Amino acid sequence: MTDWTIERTAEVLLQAERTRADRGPITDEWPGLDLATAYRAQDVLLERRKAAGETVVGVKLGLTSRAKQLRMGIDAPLTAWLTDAMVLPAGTPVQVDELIHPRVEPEIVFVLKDRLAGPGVTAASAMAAVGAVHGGFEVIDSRYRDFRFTLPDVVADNASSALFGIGPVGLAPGGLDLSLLGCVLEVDGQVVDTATGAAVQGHPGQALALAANSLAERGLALEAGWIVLTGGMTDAVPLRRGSSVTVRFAGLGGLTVAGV
Ligand code: OOG
Ligand code: MG
Repeated sequence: MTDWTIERTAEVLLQAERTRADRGPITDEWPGLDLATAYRAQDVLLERRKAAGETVVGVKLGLTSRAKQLRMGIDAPLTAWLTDAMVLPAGTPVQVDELIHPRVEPEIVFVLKDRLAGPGVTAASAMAAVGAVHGGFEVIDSRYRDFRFTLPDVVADNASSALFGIGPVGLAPGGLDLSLLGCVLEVDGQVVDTATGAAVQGHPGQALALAANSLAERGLALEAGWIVLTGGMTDAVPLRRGSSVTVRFAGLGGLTVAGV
């Protein structure tokens, strides 16, 4: 029997990612992995990435929409780290073989102009720190077989993060009604889902506030210049080789990611 520790959890998940080998939930083997411990494992995993030369570029929220919560069977949002190695430059295809089972989801993305530190951040005070709103997508790739996990499992796995793309159009939030900002998700040119920003905690600013307040519980803050993915607006769709996924946002343009 393995002696599970925070360090071992981070190491096992990093190895699963690097070898593209999915595995069962850690909590099947370590029922004692609670949420606070899982966030510590997530932070250790980040330290490993930094030691390998990656730098933090922001944070992501996950499970902020009902569509995502229903699909994953978890009704609580979470946060995780974004590094420069996860940035997918515009038009770059995804090598499906280099991932385990990639899925794509549309996300409203914020770029912060000011530092944002909780506790007590509201959607309004959070939005005051936003410099620009972009449309974007995330490519998620859980290290757990069949995306089967509990909340502590997925937190430890840096919320299934793999890659993300950000659209070229960045607008100041002032003139936008983000709860009504529409998004269309297409697979090979066929519309498969739609949503508005209200899918994300009623308003994506609410998700941003949630990130600031939950980071504050760990003594952390969102820094100026950081990118924040506010969470998948719809359920994610598989990214297959020879296929493409497009996300289109009202007033923010669209982006396509191809699987090769
Ligand atoms: C967990 C990651 C969730 C989102 O936007 O909701 C996430 C998963 O679905 O595997 O990134
Ligand atoms: Mg996501």
